Amino acid sequence: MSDDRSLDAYHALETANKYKKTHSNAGERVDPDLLQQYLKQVLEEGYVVIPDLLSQEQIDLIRSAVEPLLGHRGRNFFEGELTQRIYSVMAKTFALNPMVEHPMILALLDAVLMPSYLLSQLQVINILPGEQQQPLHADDGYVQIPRPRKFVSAATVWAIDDFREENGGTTIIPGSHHWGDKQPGEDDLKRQVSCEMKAGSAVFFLGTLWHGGGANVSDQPRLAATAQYCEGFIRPQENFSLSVPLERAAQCSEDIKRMLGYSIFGPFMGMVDGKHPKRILEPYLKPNLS
Ligand SMILES: O=C(O)CCC(=O)C(=O)O
Repeated sequence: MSDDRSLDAYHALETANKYKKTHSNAGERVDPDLLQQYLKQVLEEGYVVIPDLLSQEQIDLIRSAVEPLLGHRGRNFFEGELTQRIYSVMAKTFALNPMVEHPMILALLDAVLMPSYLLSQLQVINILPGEQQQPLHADDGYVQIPRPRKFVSAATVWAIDDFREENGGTTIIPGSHHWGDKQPGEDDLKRQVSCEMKAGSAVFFLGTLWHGGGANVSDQPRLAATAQYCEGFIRPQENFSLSVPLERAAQCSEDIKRMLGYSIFGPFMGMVDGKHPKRILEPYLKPNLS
């Protein structure tokens, strides 16, 4: 046993006896030169378009699994009133798992985030004809620490249909991950790039990069999926969502419910299946008899 009692030594400690930390071995499964090339572009420009990550068979499987799940349209201009979204995807189908854990994506995440990063969001996004451009935003814009700062998340948008400028391919502003607290101005908007790519390709970008779904001026929907990942420290220390059963959480006061995670920060951080998490307590709430 080491006699190093420093905090650094504590942070590096394997504190769990049974379940040791696991690491992705993705780096061993990808072409190292290609990985370095992608990584260089990500760090310099904030994004990289990676072609041909999925086979046609995988694309077909994803499409046939998600299309039947597409339903209502977005409820506001950010979700997109002509955009269909599927949240909580893994509760409904595992079809997107090969994207979420694609070796090239994990290898990039291993390089840009700290170990034990988390899946922060997984959505299917189907932009219908006539949809306007989504407001540009940075995915970790909810982090209330002034920019410029290091990103605390990274994201992918996967083309299930070919992405073209006309059908709403993801739009990004190269280099905007370095910006301070500014909003995109007219000159910045002129520098927007549409990520045109074939089905089965993905754009990988840092959480501080300004981007958004494009306007769909074509006559066909644009089917896509996004997987977003965040640093493992973006969460409470105790995982109350797993340890406190729903029926017990339902008995707690409003203040406690909010602090256990039955609350939303900003427009949607902490949502469950695209909705307020208190909805899942509803079956457990005792009727108020007074
Ligand atoms: O659909 C896209 O291309 C990007 C969507 C996006 O950035 C979002 O919904 O946060």
